Amino acid sequence: MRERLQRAGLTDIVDKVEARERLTFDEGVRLFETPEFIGVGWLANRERERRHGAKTYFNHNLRLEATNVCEASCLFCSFARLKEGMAGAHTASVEQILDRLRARAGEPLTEVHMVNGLHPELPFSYYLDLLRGLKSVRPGIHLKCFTAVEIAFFADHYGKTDRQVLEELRAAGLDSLPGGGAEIFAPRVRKKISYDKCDGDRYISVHRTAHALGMRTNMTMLYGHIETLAERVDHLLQVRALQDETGGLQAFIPLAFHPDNNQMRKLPAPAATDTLRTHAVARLLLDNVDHIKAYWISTSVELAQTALWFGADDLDGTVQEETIYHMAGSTTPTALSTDQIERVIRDAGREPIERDTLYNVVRVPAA
Ligand code: V47
Repeated sequence: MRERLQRAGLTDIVDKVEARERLTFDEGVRLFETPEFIGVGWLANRERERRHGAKTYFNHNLRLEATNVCEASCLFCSFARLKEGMAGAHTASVEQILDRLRARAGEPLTEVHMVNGLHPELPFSYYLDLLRGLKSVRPGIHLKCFTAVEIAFFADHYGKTDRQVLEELRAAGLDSLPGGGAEIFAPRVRKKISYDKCDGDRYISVHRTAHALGMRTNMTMLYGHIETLAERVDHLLQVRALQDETGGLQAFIPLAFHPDNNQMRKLPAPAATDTLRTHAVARLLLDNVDHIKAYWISTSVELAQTALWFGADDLDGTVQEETIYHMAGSTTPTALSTDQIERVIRDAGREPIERDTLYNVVRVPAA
């Protein structure tokens, strides 16, 4: 493999990875551009195995969405409805959401992952009641709720600072932030695909504030639409820079664009090789982020299995009630049981480890 990488002119990058030296912007672009796709995967896999061996993490989680009413108009979104009363718009009451968790009483869930639209009419108390209610139904559960975009919206909409919003939500039970809403930070792209929600700087600043308060967060990147490879690398390096500053990021999740039922439906979905390479380059550039997650809902189960040999060490979780990707054309199942995820990981030749949101080991399934 070294010879192939040498023939592709990548020896300097191989040497740097071996010496654990940080890769530059130009080297990131070269990793995306080189035809030596297998070599890039091999290099990322070595890095993945150096950090985690064959271990592959997953959690037992539940995805909840309380409302898809959203005043933002992201071109890639198939989930949101602009106003209450439009076809397909829905907003659950707090009790309806709590019932969805109560219905899982027998399941050893460790996390609720909730993301919502930017609803212009709900009071802030709705979100506080959701968090308090979820914690009262399942006191031990970890609440990974609201993207940085939602936090910025709450601050602007309810006349608070980002810090106040985070502190109030935290007092009501919020434990960490999911990584959604990052899309692509580069203003050229963001202005086109999600012009009316918070910009990349504010997204990063909300994460910085959350980290300062002692909360952990994840970050994502939506790839495979109108962004250039250089804009992907720029995005990754902004993630790396924040992590240098705070150390509060747990996982990075590349999210493959799904083109159905949205305003970008004329674009093709990214190729499987692009998905694998994007996970690989993320692993190699994000030398200070512990985990690269292949979100099986976004990649497909089969490609997520392959990504476990291209830099990824985490598959997210059981998920159970996903809508964002299924409304955008995902044909994966909407849920996997823990037994199924374990099987998916073992069939890929890796070793499943059930973790909680903070990567504490919950269970090492018997082989
Ligand atoms: O923010 C929306 C993306 C995200 C489409 O933090 C789309 O552990 C592709 O962030 N095609 C939500 N992507 C999902 C998310 C996530 C998922 C799993 C784990 C974690 C975590 C976070 O989904 C949105 C947006 O970037 N998205 N529409 C689409 N058509």
